[in-house]
Amino acid sequence: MVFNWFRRKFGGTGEAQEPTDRPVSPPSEPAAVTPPSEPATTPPEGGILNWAKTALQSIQSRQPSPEVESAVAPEASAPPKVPAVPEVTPSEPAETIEEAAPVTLDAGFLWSAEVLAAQGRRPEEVDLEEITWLQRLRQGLGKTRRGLVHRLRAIVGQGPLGRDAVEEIEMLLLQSDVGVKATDQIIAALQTKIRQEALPADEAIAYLKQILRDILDAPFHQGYTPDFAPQKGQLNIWLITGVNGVGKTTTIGKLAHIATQSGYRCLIAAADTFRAAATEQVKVWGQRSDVEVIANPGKNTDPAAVVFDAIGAAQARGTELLLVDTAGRLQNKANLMEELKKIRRIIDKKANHAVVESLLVLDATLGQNGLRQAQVFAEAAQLTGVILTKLDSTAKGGVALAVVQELGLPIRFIGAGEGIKDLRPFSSFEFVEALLSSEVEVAA
Ligand SMILES: Nc1nc2c(ncn2[C@@H]2O[C@H](COP(=O)(O)OP(=O)(O)O)[C@@H](O)[C@H]2O)c(=O)[nH]1
Ligand SMILES: [Mg+2]
Repeated sequence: MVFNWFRRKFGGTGEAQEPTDRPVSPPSEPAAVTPPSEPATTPPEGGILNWAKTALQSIQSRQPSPEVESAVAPEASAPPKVPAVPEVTPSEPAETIEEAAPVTLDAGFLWSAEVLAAQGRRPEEVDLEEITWLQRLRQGLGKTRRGLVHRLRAIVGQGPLGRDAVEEIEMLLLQSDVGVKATDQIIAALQTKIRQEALPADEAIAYLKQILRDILDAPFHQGYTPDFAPQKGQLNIWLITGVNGVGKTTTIGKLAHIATQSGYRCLIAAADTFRAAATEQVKVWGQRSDVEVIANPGKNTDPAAVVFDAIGAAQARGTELLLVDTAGRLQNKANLMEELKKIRRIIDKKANHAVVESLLVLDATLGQNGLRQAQVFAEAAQLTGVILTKLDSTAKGGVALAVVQELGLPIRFIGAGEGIKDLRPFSSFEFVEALLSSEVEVAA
């Protein structure tokens, strides 16, 4: 059984559910949307250690033994064999830790268990992929977290916030790329709370986490649905935009993988026709994720023509998710805007019943600079969401808050690595835990 990331439910009761039939684009009546329920914060009965042990046993019992695995699928453990294309082939093998190491009850596992248990999940239903991803996310945000948590604890632990303390927190947040607007909002909320009552450090951090989650979830009060998945049985078109090098093509490969694993019929349109290598690169990802790529081999092909062909192919095949790769030449802004608008017109004309999402890919390592670029796309591409990439590298995780605050768009996926499994749906709860939790304290 493969794990279905599109059916995974975050932050609520932990019940895996089918994606709802609600539209994924902002509906006209924002009031109809219910934000996700707040996760439970009480530790599971029997303590987190027992929860984690049960989860581990359950995962191990579901894992096929090595002999069976090699007998059934000899290629399962080997890295996918794809032609070498320098632009996409990272220097490290594009594999996640799960393939490399057997699963053990270590600090990372315990932390992941705690995060899953806090969302009301039962240990028997947890999948290894979830544990692996949470560990990766925690690792990716490790530097930012270590810079933040200790100092924050020291400051908020001193009781009511004085001017110096506020300035220090402000500094910490700005250094973590949270941005001025979101920082102001966080500081104001913290001050109000701490003025009312002197909070112990733990409670102050818990309150801070809540403030951050509220910022990240704010778009769900503006008409965006908390659940985000392609709708089954009909054509969904996801237009993937963003500046060159932010990770669009890589993200498309990872999304295609999630889609096929989750049982969707998927197709990719190679509409970055500007560079010859771009089509080759997207084809490599198509091979990795076992998804067909519609491309036009001619030189300087019109990207809108590729999209036109791809929609035709999608309609003929009953494709459910069409992922459109696009060019991102910001230096030629007018052309780029025209190109995106033309693609959009073709989609609206040829696939007017399709559910269209326009997702902006942002490189988290660019911090506030990435946000300025985003404005250009917001004008041309009718954006409905953001995908934040490269959270594993030098990125300061706080940029996620700035993105939501400045653009008013929900983050839909986050990328934390170059491997095919290093992109997952975004959960504000898990993100904030990865950003602000101290080392796991095991209460057995
Ligand atoms: N470390 C890291 N690198 C990434 C991530 N996503 C993409 N990349 C790398 O960023 C570079 C540019 O990616 P690409 O998909 O070609 O960007 P595009 O120009 O927007 O299509 C490639 O070397 C990718 O491997 C990520 O989440 N983490
Ligand atoms: Mg590309």
